[in-house]
This record gives sequence, structure tokens and C-alpha cells, in this order.
Amino acid sequence: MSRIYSVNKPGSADRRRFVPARVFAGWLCLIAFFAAPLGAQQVGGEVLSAISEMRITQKTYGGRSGLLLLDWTNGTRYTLLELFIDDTKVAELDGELNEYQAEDVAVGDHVFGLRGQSGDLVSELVTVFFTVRSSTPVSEPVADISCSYFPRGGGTIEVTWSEGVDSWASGILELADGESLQIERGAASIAAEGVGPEVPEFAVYFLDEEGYYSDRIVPACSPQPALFRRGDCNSDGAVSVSDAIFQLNHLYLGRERWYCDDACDANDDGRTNLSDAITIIGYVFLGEIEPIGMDRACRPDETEDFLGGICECPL
Ligand SMILES: [Ca+2]
Ligand SMILES: [Ca+2]
Repeated sequence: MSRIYSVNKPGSADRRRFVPARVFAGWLCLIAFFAAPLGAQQVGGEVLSAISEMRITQKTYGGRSGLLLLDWTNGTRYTLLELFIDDTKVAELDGELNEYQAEDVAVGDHVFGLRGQSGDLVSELVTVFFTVRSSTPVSEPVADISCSYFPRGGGTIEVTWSEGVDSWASGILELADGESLQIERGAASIAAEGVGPEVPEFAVYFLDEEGYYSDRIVPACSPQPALFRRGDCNSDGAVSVSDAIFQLNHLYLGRERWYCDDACDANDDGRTNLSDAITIIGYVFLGEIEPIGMDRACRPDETEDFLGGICECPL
């Protein structure tokens, strides 16, 4: 494990600042019992259990500093958390938080410390060493990265890549709306569904074992045409007489409407009407596939009249 994830255990030098607390351990325990009965506990001589699993990653880089992401697990319920950088308190955080973003931390080696408070009680200070860098060490995590956008699934982007020079342990695909998807170690692609009717803004980052992200990677995303089976008006994956019945039921009885207009435009004339149901019946009972090439294949619209709707090819 690298040094940045090392966490001070009870007995480290930082405990010296809490000697007065141990002197009055008796009455502090009494206060703890009455003041914070839901979470405070005496662990290893301290009144409040300390935070754990504190981790720091660097997301962006710059001349002075980039963006640092801190996360941790609270040892108990605190009223507030104190964040120290190099023995200077830089922030007081809500005691229920377990993550924080720090900026304007100078490039170089630092000690980040965090401790919880509940009333007059404090937990042990937990420290993590981290070197803020001016540029990423993960300069080439992947090669040949590319992206395709498909209309299916409410809009889907698929990003693929091949192995790069710098190793990485995980990654994220971040969408502009704040949602993000985790990229597993060793993956060669990631897909995000439900991104909308157009190519969304997004970025991909890769994270190494030491806590450093790559720079923001934004591959150009080429739109791919919607795929559908012409004649499969009810979108069940097959072309059958039920498609004609489904279409007629909507046209003349007002029943459920189809999702993909082009699938119901069986004769590919740019409209959905009775003639399409007749075309489907001709295909099913007479094997007529001309002039539309309705051959059950999953394919994009080959003429210039893509009508739209939610078009995809169910299995
Ligand atoms: Ca069908
Ligand atoms: Ca038609």
C-alpha cells in the first residue's frame, strides 16, 4: 500500500495533543454518556472513535494546485469535523459529512488531518500524507479512445479504448448532469444509457493506485443511426400478423400506439397508415418483401425519411 493511504494508529505522535483529555477521562466519559449517547464511545483511550479509511485523490492539476478529493468513514456521530493541513486548521465541516473537496493547496508534500467533535469531546486526529502534483503522472492511461452514440435505450454512449502506457486502477465517466459511472480495472469500454436524444457532454478520467487522476479525456462521439426491424410495429422482435393487427388497432380503435414510427412504416413511404398493415400482411402470408426489403434484419433506415420514435431491436 502506498504511503498516501497510511493512516496513523493510536499511539502516534498526534496523540500528544490529547493528553489533557485522558487526564479527565472519568468525567469526560460521564459527559459522553449524557451528551452523545447515540454515537460516542470510548475506544483505545480516546473518548470519540476516530475517522477511518481516509483517502485523498487529486482530480485536476495546475500551477498552484488542482482539485483534491477527500473521503473517509466517520467513527461515530460527530457534531462537526475539523480539517487540518500541515497542522493548520483549514475548515470546519458538518459532522455528518464523509467527503470534501479542497483547492488552492500548494504543490508539494502535505499532511492532511481530520478529527471529529461532539460537544466538548474530540476524536483522535487521523493524518494522511499526500503529495500535491503540478501535473498528472497518468498521462497516457489509454490509447485509441473513441465514442459512439446510439439512439437506443433513451440515448446510449459507448466509449472504447485500448491499453495505454500508464497503469490505472479504476476510472469514471462523468456526465454533465453530475451523474458518473465507475470504470472497473482492466475494462476496455463503458456504456452509459439514458443520456438523452443528443450526444451529451461528458468526460472520462482514469485513476492510478497512488490517488492521481489522469487529465480530463473527452473523445469525439460519432452519432450512429437508430436500428429497427421494418414491419415490427409492436416492437416484439419479430414481424408477424400481430404487427398488422397492432397497427390497425391503433389507427382505427385508438389503442396503444407504437414506439418506432419507422418500424410501422412497413412500405417505407414516410407515413404510417393502412397501406403499411397491408404490406405486413403481404409479407407474412405471401412472402412479399419488395419494394421495401422487409427482411427481418435489424438495420438503420436506408432512405431519407427517418420518422423517429424509440427505435431499437429487441432480442
Ligand atoms: Ca412484431
Ligand atoms: Ca408507410
